[in-house]
Amino acid sequence: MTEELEAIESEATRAVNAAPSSEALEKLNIEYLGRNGRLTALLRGIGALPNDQKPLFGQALNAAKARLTDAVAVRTEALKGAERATREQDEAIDVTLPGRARPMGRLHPLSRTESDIKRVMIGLGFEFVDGLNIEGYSYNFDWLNFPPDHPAFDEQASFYVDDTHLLRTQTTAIQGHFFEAGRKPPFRVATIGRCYRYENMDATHSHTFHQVDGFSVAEGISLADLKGVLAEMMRGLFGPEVTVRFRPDFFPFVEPGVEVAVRWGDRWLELGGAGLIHPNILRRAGYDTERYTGFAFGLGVDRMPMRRYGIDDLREFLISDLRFLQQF
Ligand code: FA5
Repeated sequence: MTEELEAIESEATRAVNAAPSSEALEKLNIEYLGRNGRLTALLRGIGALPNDQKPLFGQALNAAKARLTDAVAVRTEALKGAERATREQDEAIDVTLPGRARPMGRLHPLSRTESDIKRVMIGLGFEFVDGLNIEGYSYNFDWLNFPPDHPAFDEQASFYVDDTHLLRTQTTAIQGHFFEAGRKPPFRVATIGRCYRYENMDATHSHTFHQVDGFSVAEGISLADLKGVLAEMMRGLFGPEVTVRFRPDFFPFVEPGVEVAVRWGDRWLELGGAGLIHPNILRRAGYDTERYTGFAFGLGVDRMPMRRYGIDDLREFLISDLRFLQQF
């Protein structure tokens, strides 16, 4: 058995010293020194030896195992060093290569518009809150004074999730949530996000679009405050020369209501609606309508970069074609 031990040790040492890679070395380690390895197997044969030879053989075996373990450790270090050197060589910078521009990511034009809107509105004293994309029917419609079976529903054909929930058709749905929380006036609140309507797609309509809603409740608010805030907001977004147009319009949640448009070249671009918050809503919110009034507006976000960057089809925003996006 001693000869066998010597034979295995010298075979193992040669193999370890010649191992071509860390993985090969690990295999050898298991093959010879592992729990079911060949050296360990010799230990099991020790019982068959005469008693006086057992201790000697045991010592020889342990010594052989220790030498082989050392050899494995030495080879491990050598291989690690060599493998690191190869990696570094692969990653080395070739200083003779001509320079190349790094491809830079950039913000989507809608994200830029969104942060511009926030910057301007925060400057006008609005605080931003988050709304829900899957909205309760009661917040999307009931809270907003939609009478049953009113034709105003027709303009907001909806994607229903179940009998009482839908993908919100307007960010105005934030009002009910905010009013339920019972904040005392005065306040200026805003929210911005996606809206969804069951609509045919065309250059200015999409099933998925974005709106920004702002509203304020305080003592003595009038239509003049609304006009002032919106005009200032449009100047902040489109520049000091922008012309803003207000025309009478109907929304169940405002009285009076107006449509808001800005001049775009030789056309008017309808951005959204606005008005003084309907007293029914203020009453439901628990505010004294003799003392408090409020304004509210809701504007389409997607149409703003259309005017600012001269984009003629808002479907481009959803397609995410890099040839389009890289122009901004
Ligand atoms: C509303 O959604 C009201 N919530 C606005 C409002 C708020 C009025 C507060 C009064 C007080 P309207 O359905 O008109 O109104 O939508 C407002 C704007 O959202 C539109 O003018 C348009 O800019 C944008 N918009 C509406 N539908 C789409 C669509 N399918 N694709 C792209 N933009 C849309």
